[in-house]
Amino acid sequence: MHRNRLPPGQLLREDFPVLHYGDIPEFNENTWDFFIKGLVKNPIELTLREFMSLPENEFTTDFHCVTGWSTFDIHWKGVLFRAVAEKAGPLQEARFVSIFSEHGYTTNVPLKVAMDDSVFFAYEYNGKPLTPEHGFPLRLVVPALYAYKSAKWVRGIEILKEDRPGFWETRGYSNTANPWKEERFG
Ligand SMILES: Nc1nc2c(c(=O)[nH]1)N[C@H]1C(S)=C(S)[C@@H](COP(=O)(O)O)O[C@H]1N2
Ligand SMILES: [Mo]
Repeated sequence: MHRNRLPPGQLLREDFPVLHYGDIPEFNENTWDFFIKGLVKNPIELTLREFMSLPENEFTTDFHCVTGWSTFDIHWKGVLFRAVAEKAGPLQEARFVSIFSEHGYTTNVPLKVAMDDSVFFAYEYNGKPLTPEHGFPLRLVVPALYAYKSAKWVRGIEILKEDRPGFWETRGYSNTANPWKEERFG
């Protein structure tokens, strides 16, 4: 654990700000699916109901936005990334994950980072379903990295051998995004 919970250059906010690029997408349960493709034994698509029947966990995390605000102790319910990925079975040569959201937003993390105990897909926050602006029906949360890795309105993942920088990672932001090292720009 870090002795100081606030990473360098961050300001603590008591609220939970909303930040994203573009409009909040509409959700249609009949067309919504979640895919796992790429370097896996068994590519799959899950309905929201199937996704929500995966083992549920609770998480309490801090959030650090690269623009300089942090929030502490967000309480979530969701499914470990690892539990989702293991349904498809990443192949031996898999090293990276590309995450796909509505409206073309993407981000990326090393597979090793994604498989950590701290990384999960959330569908509930502070006891209620995610609100549309925070990512309903499903978002990724990667607490250890700047929050642009925590893709809202997520629709699937692709397991890769080579890294594939995402939306902000190709627009000047850091690919590694470690807030403790202030990796803001890449
Ligand atoms: N799909 C999508 N996810 C996104 C973003 C975005 O623009 N689109 N912005 C990211 C950024 S920069 C931040 S700080 C967090 C903010 O999450 P919040 O609005 O729930 O606080 O969402 C991340 N996830
Ligand atoms: Mo952000």
